Amino acid sequence: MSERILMNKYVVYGLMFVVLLLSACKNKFDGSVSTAPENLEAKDPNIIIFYVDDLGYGDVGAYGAIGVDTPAIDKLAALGVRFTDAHSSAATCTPSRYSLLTGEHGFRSNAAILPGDAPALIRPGKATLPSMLKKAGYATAVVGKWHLGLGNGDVNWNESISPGPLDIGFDYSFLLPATGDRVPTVYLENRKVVNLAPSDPLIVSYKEKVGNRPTRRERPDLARVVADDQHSDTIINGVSRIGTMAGGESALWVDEEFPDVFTSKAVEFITKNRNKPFFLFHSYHDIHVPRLPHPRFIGKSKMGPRGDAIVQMDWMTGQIVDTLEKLDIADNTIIIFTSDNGPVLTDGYDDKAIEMLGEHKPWGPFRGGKYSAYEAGTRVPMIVYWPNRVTASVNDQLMSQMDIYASLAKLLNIELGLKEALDSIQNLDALLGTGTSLRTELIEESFATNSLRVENWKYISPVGSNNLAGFVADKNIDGGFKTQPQLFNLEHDIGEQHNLAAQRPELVKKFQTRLEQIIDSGYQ
Ligand code: NG6
Ligand code: CA
Repeated sequence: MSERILMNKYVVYGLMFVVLLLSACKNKFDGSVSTAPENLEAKDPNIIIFYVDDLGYGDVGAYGAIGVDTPAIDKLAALGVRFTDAHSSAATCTPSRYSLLTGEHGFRSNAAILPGDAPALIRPGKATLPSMLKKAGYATAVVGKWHLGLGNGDVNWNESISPGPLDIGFDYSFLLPATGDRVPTVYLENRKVVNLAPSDPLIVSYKEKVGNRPTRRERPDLARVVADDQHSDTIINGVSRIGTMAGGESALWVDEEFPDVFTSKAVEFITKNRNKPFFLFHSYHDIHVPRLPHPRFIGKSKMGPRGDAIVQMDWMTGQIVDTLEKLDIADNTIIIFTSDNGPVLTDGYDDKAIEMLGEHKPWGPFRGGKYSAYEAGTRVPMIVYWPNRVTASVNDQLMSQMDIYASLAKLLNIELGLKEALDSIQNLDALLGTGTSLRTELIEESFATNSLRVENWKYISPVGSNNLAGFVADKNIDGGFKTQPQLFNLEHDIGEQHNLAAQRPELVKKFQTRLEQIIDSGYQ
């Protein structure tokens, strides 16, 4: 009898323990302060951002791709929240990346496409997404494309390079320093160029030719991809680049090895940190130019190198998800999959992307593309996948990549500083697909102007000169840079074909004023 009482007592204690544990987890997810003892807390979720380069709204299966299969990404979309009105902050790379990492519009720091030897744009001391997460106990890493500048200008690539990612919140970095089409064509691990021999120093110049390596201008016969004049400087791995480069022979990357090199670095970081919360910014080179997929992916789409690069990128995504599953940490990992700007077909090299496009629509139903002020410039795929936490859904609400910062802060119960992530709106419920989006307006930055979305209205601010049409790489794409204001109602005109500016001058005035207000003082 007394034994039964004792057993019952233990059952009751056991139940109390479970209840306590559950309430600790619930408090954590509610974002409210947990009063449970430390050891009863669930581990904070890992966070992975897959940031694809130049992937258009319509470029993956879940968003209507025709010429290419993307099973790994489609799985995330089928089980996660798939956004249909999510935006990068800009229609080009550097400002979008700046915004993702700082929660601030690129124009606040004059962010523009950077040359390969540009100084670090995000300066030490600036609050960033990785620095916020690091303070919260996360291990943080960036693997892949950087394109946010390094050092203080006039970088000596043969020495320890700083400032860089390690000075703004990342514990580990393994980088393609700028873009695949820009020198230097070497990897940078933390502060050092990988495999550099001191006897063969690396020199980079964007002003004059350095070294003896031929340029495509001098020896077109040595280049295996046809390039425009801008991309006809030093030939490396048979491909001419922007900028010239001498030395560093033992450190040169082989473009075709990117998927394996970057995947192995990402897997290594995840495996090493599987018992801690970690943040991985997995920033892909694909599907930016030059598109040189590994031979095993060649011919795997119907669209030539551009489609094959999408297949390769899908494979990379699947490798990481498989790793999480093998390590049994997938359920406690939030994955955000998205792109830095809209699609482009010909961006300096001729790899038959136009000729082999078929019925595939990289832009989805939208007008424009990379660089452009029309929707396809910034409206990109965005998927949030978190097994057991996020319910599969399609979400048509307005969402910005800038909002990831404040939303994750809310999830982790971190209070942001007064000026931290100025343009980031706490939008956690919408991000997880459980509530109404608090983002009702958004500036879309393009190459030559700014646009303002206010719910379904889209206003494009006029540009000063008529000569800007050529600033969109694809000849068939209209950048939308007009000397007259443009106003569209996306509810009835998703393709931005009917300019209502003349009919609704009061709205034009109101939106132009609001645009200037946000630029001056943020979304308040
Ligand atoms: C442009 C390049 C383009 C691409 C882009 C950066 C020319 C004419 N065009 O200046 O090829 O490299 O910069 O792309 O040089 S992004 O996705 O990183 O913004
Ligand atoms: Ca890009």
